[in-house]
Amino acid sequence: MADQPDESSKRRVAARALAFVEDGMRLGLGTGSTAQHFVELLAERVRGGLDVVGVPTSERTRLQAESLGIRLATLDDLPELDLTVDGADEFDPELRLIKGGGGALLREKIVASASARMIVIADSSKRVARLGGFPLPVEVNAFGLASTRRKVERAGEAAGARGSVSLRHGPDGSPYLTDGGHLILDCRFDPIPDPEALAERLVAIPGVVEHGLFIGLASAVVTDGDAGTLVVER
Ligand code: ABF
Repeated sequence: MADQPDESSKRRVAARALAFVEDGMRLGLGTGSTAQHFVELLAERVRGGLDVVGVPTSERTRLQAESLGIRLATLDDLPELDLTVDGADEFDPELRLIKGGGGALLREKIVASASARMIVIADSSKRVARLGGFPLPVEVNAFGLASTRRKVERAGEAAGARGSVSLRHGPDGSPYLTDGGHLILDCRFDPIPDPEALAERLVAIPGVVEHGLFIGLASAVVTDGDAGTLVVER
């Protein structure tokens, strides 16, 4: 993985993504530190008169956007969105993503899939040749955890991605709970030679709620390079 990014590169890519936002848009608002910059900058534009409505992808994004005065709605109010702007943990040359380091992958994927376009904001440290350097988050139901965990391990092996699977814990040492009340398994499948095959196997496991492979969802990635920010289209 490249050097750890500083906040200025995250801010730069977040600012560049604002160019995709038009007056009257219905927006999916992402989660994570880069998305946090985007929400802050979007709020400045809203104070300047931009008329948008946002659907947050996590409770923490909802609280942030609400506190900054961005008008919010739910997917029940707005089942179809124009644009989602969200972060990622990794993106590859085909704009396949690993997401979920922030624990919001289920709502992020639901919101992204309800959007006409998804713009990913990710500094250059997230750019990889092959996915898997970042542990793949898999959101699972607590019922039957040991059995589901074994099935997830076997799915990785069958898809040619061997590695350890661990239950995510919060800062207080208890199992991490997502906004949806589920658990997360972090899978060190490095590398992931065939993301599509792995995704297919994971969704077939009854105890798996969702996984952090986002395939065919990102329309473009705004990242940064030596010459400043750049937009990588699919
Ligand atoms: C969220 O943003 C998560 O899916 C992903 O893990 C995270 C990346 O966070 P950051 O921008 O803080 O690196 O979408």
